[in-house]
Amino acid sequence: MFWQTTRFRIDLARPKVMGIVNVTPDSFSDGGRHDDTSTALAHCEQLLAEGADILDIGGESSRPGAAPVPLEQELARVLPVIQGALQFGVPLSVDTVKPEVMQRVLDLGADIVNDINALRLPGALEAVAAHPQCGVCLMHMHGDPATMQSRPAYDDVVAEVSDFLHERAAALLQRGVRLERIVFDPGIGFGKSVAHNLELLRRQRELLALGRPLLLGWSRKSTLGTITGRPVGERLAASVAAALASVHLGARVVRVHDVAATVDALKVWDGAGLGG
Ligand code: 7PJ
Repeated sequence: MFWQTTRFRIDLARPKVMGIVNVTPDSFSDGGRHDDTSTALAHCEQLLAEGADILDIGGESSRPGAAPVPLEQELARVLPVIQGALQFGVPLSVDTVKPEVMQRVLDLGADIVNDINALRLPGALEAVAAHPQCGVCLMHMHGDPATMQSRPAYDDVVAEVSDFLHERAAALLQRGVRLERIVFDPGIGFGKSVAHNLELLRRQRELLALGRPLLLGWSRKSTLGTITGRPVGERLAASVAAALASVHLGARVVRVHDVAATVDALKVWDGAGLGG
């Protein structure tokens, strides 16, 4: 299976590691300062040295309860990093929900739009559909980051996630976007309890019936904290185990903070012949 993106047709026969680059301002800045940009670009280079296949660059925290970042601030954070990272010659994904940000990063040449909101803001579907071939990751989220963790409820979490992703993809296809540009993500931690997240892992193979590659983001998430009893800074082993489990159950892209450790784990998994 392939993932068509702006500059690359990514071969997902082997699982790929997407490294997370958060463009977060230092404490004296709103983001967009030269220092913030250099720090983010240095982080990109480090993740590439560790073996990342794709970089996911984000300027808005979407942690539960996080405050939204104004458009101008998100642009100031993200655009200079994209501009600088284009030269690295790897697929660049941009983690954003804002159609204006999508438009601007696609104009610069970004490869993938990664939207935790699955292109639900007005203008987002259109921004992606107007591009000839950028890739897109459609993620399931129940509610929004401000409210999503208050009593999430599903009759059947896997069926609801699957129906939602199918419907969002149909909206894109209707606008002329080819299926080969789309990847699906069940959205671990986004409006889901620990039990929901674990059910999505156990039954992850059912989502393969959607017919497109799955991208999974378990890295350092709170469900791993609940399972292990560990704070966010001590979830490396749990994150690697979750990434490996998700790949074993059919994920083709894993979105991770700890690239080096994940790459090592996938090498062993592959060496064991588990990758086919
Ligand atoms: C995800 C994401 C995820 C995709 C974040 C965090 C929260 N994008 N952006 N999937 N999570 N596609 O990393 O803890 O799971 S931000």
